[in-house]
Amino acid sequence: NKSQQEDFELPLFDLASIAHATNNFSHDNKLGEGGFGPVYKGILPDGQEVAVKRLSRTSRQGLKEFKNEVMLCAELQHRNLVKVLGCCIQDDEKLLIYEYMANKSLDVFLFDSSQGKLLDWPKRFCIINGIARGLLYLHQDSRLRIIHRDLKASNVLLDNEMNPKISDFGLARMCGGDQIEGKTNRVVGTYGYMAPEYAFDGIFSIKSDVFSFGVLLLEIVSGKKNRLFYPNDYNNLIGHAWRLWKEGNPMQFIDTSLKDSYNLHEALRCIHIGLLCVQHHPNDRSNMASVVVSLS
Ligand code: ACK
Repeated sequence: NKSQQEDFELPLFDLASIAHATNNFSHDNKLGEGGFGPVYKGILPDGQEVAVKRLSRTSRQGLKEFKNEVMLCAELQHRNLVKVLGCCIQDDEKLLIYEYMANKSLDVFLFDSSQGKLLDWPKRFCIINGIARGLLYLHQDSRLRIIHRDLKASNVLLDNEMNPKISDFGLARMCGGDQIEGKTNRVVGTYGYMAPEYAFDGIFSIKSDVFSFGVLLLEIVSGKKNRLFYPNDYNNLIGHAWRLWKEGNPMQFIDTSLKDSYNLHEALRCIHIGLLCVQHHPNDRSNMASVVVSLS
């Protein structure tokens, strides 16, 4: 249906060619289940590997969110954001075609014990830096000013050289101009990464993204997942990091599988940055510009 597609600036793919590339969305081609439906691996006629996100008809993400994601994606170009190659809206199908990320998600590398702990310290530091730069790009562009709202380890994908790229902008919001925060009655995102003001009051801003980044950073350094968020829950990862920092033992926070192979100076700097990002009050948190400077 041509007229439905005309509003978009992204390259348009033909449904038949994507069906062919993914073996008719076969089970064998399925990479996994995203927040809005399955993701398939595809191979285009020229041999290029792609990931195809197929919006399920029963998905929480309706046409409106899909268009939101498509329009955002058309604007975004950064080495730490998963590149969108095009889209397809045809015969009730809504598809987004992404570059294929050979090493899948950071989540698997960090927390899946069958993968072993394959990430050495230089890789982790490089991943932290890349995520910070990608998020800064989203936040700082005064025209876009994008709040991701669901930054987490499973939304960071790794290319064949283990460079990190942020994915999944379906929940992102543009807050251009003077609007610095938004409020929603429908909180989307992931507990464990959500800033308190967002989880409890639905208030999101670039500072709620900074909170999620801080959690993610602490996860990368510790190799542990932050489980549920409760205010003042000192058993969670944030409380644990704080306690060790205050006791003067932050080294104990660092992933034991790294043994002594980490750069102590860098690792401690990362923990400190992480703690500044997960402050309870948004105004006390860092912003991504200062995070990027502190990391370099
Ligand atoms: O953790 P994964 O293996 O990596 O499982 C999820 C799944 O699809 C649902 O999101 C994978 N995935 C998503 N986008 C891509 C992509 N561009 N390249 C490779 N895998 C992807 C993700």
